Amino acid sequence: MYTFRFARWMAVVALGGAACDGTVPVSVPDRAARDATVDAREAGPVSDSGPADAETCGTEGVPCCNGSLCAGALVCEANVCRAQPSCGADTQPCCIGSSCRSGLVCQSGTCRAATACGMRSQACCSGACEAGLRCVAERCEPCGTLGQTCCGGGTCGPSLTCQADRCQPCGAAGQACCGAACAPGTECTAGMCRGVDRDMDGALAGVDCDDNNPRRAPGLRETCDNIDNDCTGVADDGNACGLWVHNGASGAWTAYALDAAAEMGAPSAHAPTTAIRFALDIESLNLAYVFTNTTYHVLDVRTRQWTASGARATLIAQLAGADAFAGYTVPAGHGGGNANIEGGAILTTAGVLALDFDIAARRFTFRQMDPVPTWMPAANAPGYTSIRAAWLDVTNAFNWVTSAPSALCPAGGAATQAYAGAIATDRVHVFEAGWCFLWAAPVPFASFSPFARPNAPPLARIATTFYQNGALIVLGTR
Ligand SMILES: [Ca+2]
Ligand SMILES: [Ca+2]
Ligand SMILES: [Ca+2]
Repeated sequence: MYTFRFARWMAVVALGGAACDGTVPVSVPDRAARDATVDAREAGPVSDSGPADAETCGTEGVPCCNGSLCAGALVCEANVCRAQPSCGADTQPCCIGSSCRSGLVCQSGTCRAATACGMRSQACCSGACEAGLRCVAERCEPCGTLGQTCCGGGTCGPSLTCQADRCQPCGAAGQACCGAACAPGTECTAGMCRGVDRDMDGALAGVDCDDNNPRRAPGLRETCDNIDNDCTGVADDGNACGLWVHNGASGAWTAYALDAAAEMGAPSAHAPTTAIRFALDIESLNLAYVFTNTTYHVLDVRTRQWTASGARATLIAQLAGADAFAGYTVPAGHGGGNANIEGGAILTTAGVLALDFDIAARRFTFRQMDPVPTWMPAANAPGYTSIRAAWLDVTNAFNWVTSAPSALCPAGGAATQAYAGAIATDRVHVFEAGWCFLWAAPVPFASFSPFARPNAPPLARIATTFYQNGALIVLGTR
């Protein structure tokens, strides 16, 4: 009895309470009522009392139980259980009315196990299929991938959309939107993804970091303009700026490219392309001679154009092979000197190279080689070879140096006038050059007036400096 009831119960459960192909009514009966009916049948009244017994069901020749259930190999035909040896069993043709034995369902005219539905190429289970399949013409077929029918509810896989019940690509320019989404560089307009480039710079929206500014797009040249041109997230990175001018009167810094022509895609033939070591500026000509380890380059300070260049030793023969790291010039006529001569000094590891620059002839001439200086007070002097950059300012017109010579020199005045500035490691050292020629106490780089101003070049970018006509000019590292 247990086996019969269990098999019957399992058949009902397997059908999930719903018929496949509509052939086997499988409404799940109230369990207590069903068990009572089957128990009554198994107890004997079915066979003993015959078909006339209205209390029996499920055996041969009597009504089916609960509309469709019959015992053992019987088939429920027209609501009567019948022995059917040639139909209704597994893999046999379905009997009249598409009937099969209990636990089987009629699929395309053949009785099959009730569980054989819902998977790929199987019959649908009451119109349903497992995930990734869809019931098409009573068969479970793949769906949802490119070119296939859409799955239930019109769904398709990633980057696909359901159009005319087919899964089609979506999201790219010219394709349908994926829902409301489109690929970077496109926007969903009236259901279609269309490329957008508002600033017409060739970078589509979503790819362009700023589609409202044609000076900003991936791949653009980073220029010195305080803007992140190439969409790296950082403005003026990659040493886009390499020349800074501090206007002493206004206190403002302005940054420029070291080679303005390079920003236009046509680098100057005369701009330095290797590390700048020092500069000698010629104030009366608004020029600066800028030196690398092997070359010199002439900068027109007013236009910031590089106007000439050549091998370093052809300009100053004594620089051949020298390790020169800083330099400065004294304006023509300063202190009653020759008005046609600017004096220059180049710091080299072997000593200080003294020069004259003839303004009319535009020529450097060697004067003498002085030994490495012994500076005082030693506590204030920079380490000689640690000097990164230097300049000479003979007026201190903007009071960048606030220390009083009287605090340094026995007969010093109250205000510094001529001084030499030097950047060494992370400090600015000031060499008093009017009274006693001693070093004042150094100050941290960022607290020296010009470098404390907004937009000052960072210490790490300073290759050389010079002071010319009221401006402090910085040339940057490469
Ligand atoms: Ca754009
Ligand atoms: Ca950038
Ligand atoms: Ca920029």
